Amino acid sequence: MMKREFFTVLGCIGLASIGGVAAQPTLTSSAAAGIGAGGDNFRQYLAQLQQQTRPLGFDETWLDSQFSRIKRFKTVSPAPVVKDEAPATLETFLPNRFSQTQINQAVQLLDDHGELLAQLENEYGIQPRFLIALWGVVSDFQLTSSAYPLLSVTSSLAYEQQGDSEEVVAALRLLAAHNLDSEELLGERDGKLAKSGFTPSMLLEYGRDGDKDGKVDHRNSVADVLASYANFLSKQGWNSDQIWGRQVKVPQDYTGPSGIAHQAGFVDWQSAGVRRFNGQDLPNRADMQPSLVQPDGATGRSYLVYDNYRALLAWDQDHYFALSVSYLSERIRPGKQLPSENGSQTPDTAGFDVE
Ligand SMILES: [Ca+2]
Repeated sequence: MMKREFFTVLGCIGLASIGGVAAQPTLTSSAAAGIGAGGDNFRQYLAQLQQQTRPLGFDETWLDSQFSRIKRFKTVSPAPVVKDEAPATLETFLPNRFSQTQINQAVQLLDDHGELLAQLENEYGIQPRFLIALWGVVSDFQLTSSAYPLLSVTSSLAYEQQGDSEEVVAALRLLAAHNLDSEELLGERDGKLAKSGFTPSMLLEYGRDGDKDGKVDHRNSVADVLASYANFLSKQGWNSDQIWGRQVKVPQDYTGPSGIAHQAGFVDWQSAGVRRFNGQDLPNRADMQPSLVQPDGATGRSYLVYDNYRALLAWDQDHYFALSVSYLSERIRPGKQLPSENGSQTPDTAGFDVE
């Protein structure tokens, strides 16, 4: 039953490719001119990779066929990020992270998908605003998608970055499980599924059929994307009884522990002089072990973060990522939407109690 379901799912992705959706990537086969020694090295790399995958139980003939059709996508690596002369801090980054148009769109999506989000909250225990915020940060609510063959893209990435082959194997498992042609499993040039930002391995582990049509489709179904997000966060230990954390004030002479790895009770942080951003005492709740994080150092913004924040870090360990999701969730929070920041030291969470 499960296998049949997923066959249909990814068959859906295949149909999209047959329909010729979106611009096709520029792929260069090893036999074509222009690769030279690099192409030879790539074929050697693939031969080694295929050898490594043999113990995984794939049909040998099928594996030969798949690897023979892998093409190197030479421009698969993202362009290097050019650093600004003055690096952003949270003080300047967060207030400018989302335009008012994006905030309005997020609020609208929260309303448009209200029924689905309520179902997901009931099933997975994730507050709706966090699913919308995660979607916004990961893909900016992209409703269109590219069509890059993921087996070739993940192989090219693994080769170029000399990284592990986990995503190549995941792509192979998806192809095998759903009897797909390699040109039918499509995604973005960074090796992720369009719209959701899932990698092939994440789709294998966390993909869910949100609209109950028997398919898990991250190219066309918002419901499937949101359900998969909910499943991912739930599996990371999300607690529906809590929010993500709060901005706090720390004494100027504070020299105590900080960092996500150090956890202590509110009473301990209170004793160390940590207060809510508005100066009031911390919540009187004994069942939580928050961490103090200061992504910009001791002189930057300080946060006490909870288990749900850790769940966000499981997606991306960058505090700017987790705080972006958290911040957007506050900006669209029903009944408590924060006003736009004006660039000054306006608290982004002050006054909000632990839920
Ligand atoms: Ca579906």
